[in-house]
Amino acid sequence: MDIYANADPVNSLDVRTETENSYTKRHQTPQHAVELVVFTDGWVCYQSSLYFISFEIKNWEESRTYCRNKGADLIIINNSEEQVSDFMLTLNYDSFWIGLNDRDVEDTWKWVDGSKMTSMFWRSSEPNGHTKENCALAYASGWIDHGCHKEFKWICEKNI
Ligand SMILES: [Ca+2]
Ligand SMILES: [Ca+2]
Repeated sequence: MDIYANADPVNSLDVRTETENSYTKRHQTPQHAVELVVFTDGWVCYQSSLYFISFEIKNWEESRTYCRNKGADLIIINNSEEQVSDFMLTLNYDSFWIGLNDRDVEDTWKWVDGSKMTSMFWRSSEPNGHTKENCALAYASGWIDHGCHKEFKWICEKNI
């Protein structure tokens, strides 16, 4: 299964090495070549984390439940992981729920591990939904706040 089947073929270089349960793929973003190890169960190894990029769509809470059932959680994009932006660039123009919300206190954005948001990749003029939009949706170009009940793809993250 090629989770990057929808990626621009011009930007996705050929499979480099293949093992029984994984293959390594290099993806050329505008800035860097990003190397990903893609496992046949859909998880992707990038630097020190494992990521799962869904094909299905679910609301924010159900997306989080899916990740937790896999021993993971929704992705946290913090300072030490700014490079995840490179990872995000490999996802082209799709959008994904991430583990960030302001459901408890409006405009106080917290990650699913309870930590406060320290680095921000909001798109210009976002967040703008006030109490109607309390969950963060990530595009490669930045985040927007959106209604938590809406259904989108999501990204799980598991530290290894
Ligand atoms: Ca809000
Ligand atoms: Ca918004």
